[in-house]
Amino acid sequence: DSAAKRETDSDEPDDLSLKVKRPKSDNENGRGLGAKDSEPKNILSGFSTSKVLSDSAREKNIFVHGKLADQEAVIILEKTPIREDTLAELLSGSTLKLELKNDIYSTYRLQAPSHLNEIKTTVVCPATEKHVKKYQRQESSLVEETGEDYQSITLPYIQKQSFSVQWVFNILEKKAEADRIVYEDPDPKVGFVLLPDFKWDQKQVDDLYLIAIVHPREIKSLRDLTSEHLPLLQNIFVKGKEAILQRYNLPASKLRVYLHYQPSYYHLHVHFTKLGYEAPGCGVERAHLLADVIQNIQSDSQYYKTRTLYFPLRADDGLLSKFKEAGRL
Ligand code: GTA
Repeated sequence: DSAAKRETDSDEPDDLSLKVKRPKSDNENGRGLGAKDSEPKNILSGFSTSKVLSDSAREKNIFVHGKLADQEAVIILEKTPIREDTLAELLSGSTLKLELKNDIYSTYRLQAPSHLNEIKTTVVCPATEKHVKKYQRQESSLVEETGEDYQSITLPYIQKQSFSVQWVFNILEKKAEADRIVYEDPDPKVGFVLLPDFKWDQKQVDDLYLIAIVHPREIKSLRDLTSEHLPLLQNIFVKGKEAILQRYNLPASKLRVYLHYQPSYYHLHVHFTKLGYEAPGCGVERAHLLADVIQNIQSDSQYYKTRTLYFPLRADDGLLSKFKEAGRL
């Protein structure tokens, strides 16, 4: 059957709108849960919950803090979208329990076959306190950061306090996720790796989400970009869009291509999401369109070094405290 075929097809899919590649999860980073994560064992059976950090009935997800084999962990569970290509199987292969019937209206509980009822699960282990805070639901405040604020407040803070980018180096060095790479330009100055973001399960293009991670290692964020980086940015923009058109049959006009400021991980990367999909962090207070970034730098090489930039910070973010201490909030 076609669903089973897609599960076993590893390379070029026949239907580009429904590319499915089973992850081989060759996790060689030597941290966390070890190298055999793709084996069908339930590592989560030993998870003990300390706290639900946030949940959303609308987004159908839950973020939970707890312990996994004596290590701090965060797990994210998320119900996946219902796919058109498995709809016929879902309708014919399920059982239905009637809840109510009234005139022409009736509601049911449908029990789907287990392979059509999966929950996308993300595990962060060992998780730092910063991870726990990141996923905790809380109020945000908009911060106004001048170029000087960046130098005196933000830069010293991120040099000490930011998340490890080991996972990024693992990707660039092919130590992890090598089988997931969609496109690579290996040039050390203008090159990058394009691959699916781990928030995307690649089962449908509706919520397409890829990231382009640059090969140069010294660019932390938008703030570091000058005209020197235009060839890199233009290369990502042109080749990233081309690769997505080839692989997923999605034209540039259907893409939202942007950078986050502030990012969580200070190694320059660009987000490619499908227009119309409300990816977390795609709002105007955090996302900067790559097309705008390129134009702004073309008109002023120092644009992102000197402009005041605005971004939201969570209530218990250490950087917010630094802005308060400096009397900037
Ligand atoms: N392929 O190992 C990885 C990996 N990691 C560790 C992060 N990313 C990875 N991709 C691969 N492999 O889009 C991705 C992230 C993110 C990008 C980094 O790299 O998914 P950023 O530096 O701008 O950081 O981008 P950002 O956007 O803050 O990070 P993130 O994790 O996306 O968090 C934003 C919000 O999204 C969270 O606060 C949370 O509300 C939500 N979110 C995060 N993860 C999930 C999830 N798994 N499911 C649902 N919602 C999530």
